[in-house]
Amino acid sequence: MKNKHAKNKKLIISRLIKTIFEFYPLMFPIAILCIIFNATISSIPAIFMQNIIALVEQNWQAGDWNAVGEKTLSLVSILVLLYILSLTSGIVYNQMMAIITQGTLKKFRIKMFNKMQTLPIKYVDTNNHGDIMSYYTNDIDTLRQMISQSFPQLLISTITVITVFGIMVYYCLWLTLVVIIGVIIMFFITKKVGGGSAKYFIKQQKALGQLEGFVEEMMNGQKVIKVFCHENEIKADFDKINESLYNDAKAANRYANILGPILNNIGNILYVFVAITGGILLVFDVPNISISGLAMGISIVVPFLNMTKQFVGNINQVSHQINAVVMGIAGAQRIYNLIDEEAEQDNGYVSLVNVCEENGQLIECNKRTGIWAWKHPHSSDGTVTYTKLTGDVRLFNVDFEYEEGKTVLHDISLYAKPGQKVAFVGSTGAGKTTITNLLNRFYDIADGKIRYDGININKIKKSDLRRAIGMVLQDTNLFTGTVMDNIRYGKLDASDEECIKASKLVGADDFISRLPNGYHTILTENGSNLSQGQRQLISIARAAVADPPVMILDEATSSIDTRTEAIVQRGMDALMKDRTVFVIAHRLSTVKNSDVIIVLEQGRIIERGNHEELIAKKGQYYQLYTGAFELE
Ligand code: DCP
Ligand code: MG
Repeated sequence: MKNKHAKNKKLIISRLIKTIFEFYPLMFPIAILCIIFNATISSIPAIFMQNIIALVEQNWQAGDWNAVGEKTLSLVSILVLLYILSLTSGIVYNQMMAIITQGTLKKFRIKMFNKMQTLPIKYVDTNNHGDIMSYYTNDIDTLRQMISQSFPQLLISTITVITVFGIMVYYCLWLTLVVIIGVIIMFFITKKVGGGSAKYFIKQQKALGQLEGFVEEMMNGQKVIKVFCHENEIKADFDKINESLYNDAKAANRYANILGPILNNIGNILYVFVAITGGILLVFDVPNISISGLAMGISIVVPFLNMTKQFVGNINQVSHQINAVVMGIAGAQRIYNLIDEEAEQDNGYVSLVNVCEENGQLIECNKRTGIWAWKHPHSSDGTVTYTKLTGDVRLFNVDFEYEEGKTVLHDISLYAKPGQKVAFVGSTGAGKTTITNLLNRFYDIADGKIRYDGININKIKKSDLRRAIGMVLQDTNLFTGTVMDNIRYGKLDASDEECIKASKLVGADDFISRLPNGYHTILTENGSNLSQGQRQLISIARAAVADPPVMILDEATSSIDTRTEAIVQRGMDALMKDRTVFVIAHRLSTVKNSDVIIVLEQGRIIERGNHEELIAKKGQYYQLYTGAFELE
């Protein structure tokens, strides 16, 4: 499904230009006009030179130097005036291009980041994080080069080449022919050498992304690396990636560096050839063929030599930009791939609203009442029904697959009435986390139905569904900011008092108050300055402040010390009180306290019942937990 239109290079360039036009509908065209003006003016001095030399030539015998002086002065004045205008336009377009380039990059970054927030969890699960990060660094940088340097330069060169070519043909076809032959040779060499380097430049870009991803992974895994004494292996892996980056970068730059000197020298040789041909034409009095009808003379050969330099110089410039353009296209393609990525669909029309009760009827209220209801508009008869939010969750014959053809869950049916606790147990990979991912629609089910308060969750707006289901994940995730900020993450408009109350409820207040700055202690890098139990307590408080009727708890498997575990357990218990809870339980106490225990095996429910029933059954559950019993 990755966009077909990103395949074609020309299409990407035209799309990029279109995007810039959309971003800067006024400034971009003005900048382009300034560039065109600037380039045209810098390519016409040959005309003035021809005129002045011709003047001198004509008056050589007559010796009327006053007339020559006057005319020359007026020509030079015009030229100076044009140069001043060109200077002005040069300054204007350079300033504008700086704004356009940086502004475009900023807008691309915004687009990418906004898109990332709309992507389904699946995208994050299936893409390399280092790679995604390099969209914001490497790829954006290649775009910067292309927009700020290559685009203007290519435009300038094209215009100069066209204008100079026009003037050449106007003055002398013979000499033009010599230049054309030289340029054709240059073109083939550029294509051969430049084409080779382009391949390596793209490889270099890829290797750079790999290196970035590797370093990121190794930073995150430092402890594991040290625990297993893998430092040497890691170094070897790094050397390998670094080596291939070196090789690709080397190849790319060697090719690119060869090109400049070769083209320069061909340009010099061409210069000599034009001079020789001009000389021959003059000496042998060969009749001139030209649009202007001017006779052959010094006044044509001299400006022609200058034009040859200009012509070759600009073609040289184009070849310099080829690599930047190739890399820019690759970067733009990756950026567009992300921007074009399909956003998470949300066709939900049932929303969560505040209600008040009047005469036993639910009425929508704009103020915060603390009573919530599902607002369900019925398109068939135009009526709206309100269903009180209670936290009743039912699954009917649910099938699910992460990848097509690989069913992970088979025919799952279960229910949790408001306030009930459902515990999932089962061996690793049985599908416990997967079920919870379906409840808040991180993933959509393949078959079956899930109802929340009797409403099919497919009809509920995702943001509202997720607001109605709290989640404490297996791995805690804290953001840079204060403890208070992190707790408030659960409900952005919560007051400090609410946050503290929630912390007290789950027993996190104790340790937070003992932190150097209490609730205003700054957490960095996923709370690395806290213990694991403390991090869990904060994430439990975060869920508590959101106060949803349904809660999903993925108990941390990693063991923490028994004292902290007891505190965390109490926090969890407090959080579970008066809520419908789905808990993936690893602790016997949690399991025992549940109303129903669901035993999963390879994506199927194999047993269900409460603790006593399942023990009496002496089935899978009994086997799973006998070890734990012995410990008790
Ligand atoms: N799976 C997958 N793609 C994912 C996540 C999981 O293909 N993005 C597969 C791996 C397992 C199966 O789905 O075979 C069930 O995975 P769960 O994460 O649901 O397993 P549990 O939560 O039961 O295991 P654990 O106790 O280890 O957390
Ligand atoms: Mg799991």
